[in-house]
Amino acid sequence: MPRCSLAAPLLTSLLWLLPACGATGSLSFEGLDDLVGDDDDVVGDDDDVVGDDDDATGDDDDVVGDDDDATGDDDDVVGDDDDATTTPCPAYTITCGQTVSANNATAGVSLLDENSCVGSGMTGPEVTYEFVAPGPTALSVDLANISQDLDLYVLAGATCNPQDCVDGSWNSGSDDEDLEIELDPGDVVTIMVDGWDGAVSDYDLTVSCNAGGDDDDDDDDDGAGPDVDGDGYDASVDCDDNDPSINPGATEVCDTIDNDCSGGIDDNGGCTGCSQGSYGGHTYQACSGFGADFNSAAAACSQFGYYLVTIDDAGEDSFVSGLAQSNSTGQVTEWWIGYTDQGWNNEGNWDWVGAASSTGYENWNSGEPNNSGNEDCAEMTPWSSWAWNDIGCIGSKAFLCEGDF
Ligand code: MMA
Ligand code: CA
Repeated sequence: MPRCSLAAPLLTSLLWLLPACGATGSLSFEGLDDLVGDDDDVVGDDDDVVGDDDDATGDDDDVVGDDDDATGDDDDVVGDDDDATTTPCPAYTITCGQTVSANNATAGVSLLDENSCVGSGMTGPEVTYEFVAPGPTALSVDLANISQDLDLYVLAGATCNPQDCVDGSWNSGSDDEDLEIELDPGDVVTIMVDGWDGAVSDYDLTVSCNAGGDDDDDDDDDGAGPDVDGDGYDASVDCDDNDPSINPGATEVCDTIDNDCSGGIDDNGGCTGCSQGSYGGHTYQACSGFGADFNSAAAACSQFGYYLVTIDDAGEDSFVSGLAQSNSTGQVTEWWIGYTDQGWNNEGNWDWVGAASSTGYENWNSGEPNNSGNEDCAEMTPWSSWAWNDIGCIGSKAFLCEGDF
């Protein structure tokens, strides 16, 4: 924000043309007049009358909206007729990696008194540098080694339209100025070194570029990217910008896809009756909303695109039992895991029904499996301290599904 401002009541019909900050001195700037179109002026002459056509830079007669203004005089107001909307700035050029050492009085002239970033107070002298983005560019501009209050602005394009300020840095005193903007390939900006309220100083202006920037292939500089699938969400937030059914506004469904771009697959109630968890790069569903016998539970997991959980090691066992515990209720406390010795003449040959192979890890509760009355399927329960118990496959229980995603 501007560092200072003059109280409005102090402004008179004459004084309102002065910069709003620190405007106590004379407005005579040697060598800055007659850039365009006037006829008779001499620097510093005193013959001006309000409304005449002889303006010199720094005289006090300009009226907003009169026709005598020239680019570079001091009466410009954003939006009046004299703004240099099409006149190119008297710009030097600067490119990526370049440092320019100069002095704003020696190299510059007074171009603007205000811009849309800072408002008024930028009396100059200003020096302008045209920069063209060679590609998607994160542009850093630094103004350093200054002894007085120079400020830094970036205007869009190669013209000095004060309404086109895109960014600025206007620290107080001799503090360095720096800013960063992102540009599309071919974007043109004008980097402006400004002497605040007539400040004059040597300076080093450095421009550095990083590739990347705004490489979103559209015409703005928001880095957001185009909305390829036309679902109203651009690529910066749409986790699949080629599928209009997938976006942050979509409803999560049970299909092994992150439909709502939450970062979780089949979460937020996507699989009805189940709660989602993830561990080790896999997704799990703790399904307690409906009971099923072992084979029906395995079939339900398959239908979701999952399998009845396969437990490979103690870490996964601990995660899965934790998920079961946290989804247990007073009624529902017994959970199928995908381990069974069902089948003709298969007693004692325990195997996983799931797609993933097991490491041979087992965590039977003490004394299990005991095949007490023909028990061919494995469960986790609180009474077994969440270790495994073999139990009859026909009982209706909650179940745990796993997916390799
Ligand atoms: C006991 C024990 C288990 C068996 C169940 C069947 C409560 O635990 O013998 O091994 O599976 O009973 O209900
Ligand atoms: Ca048992």
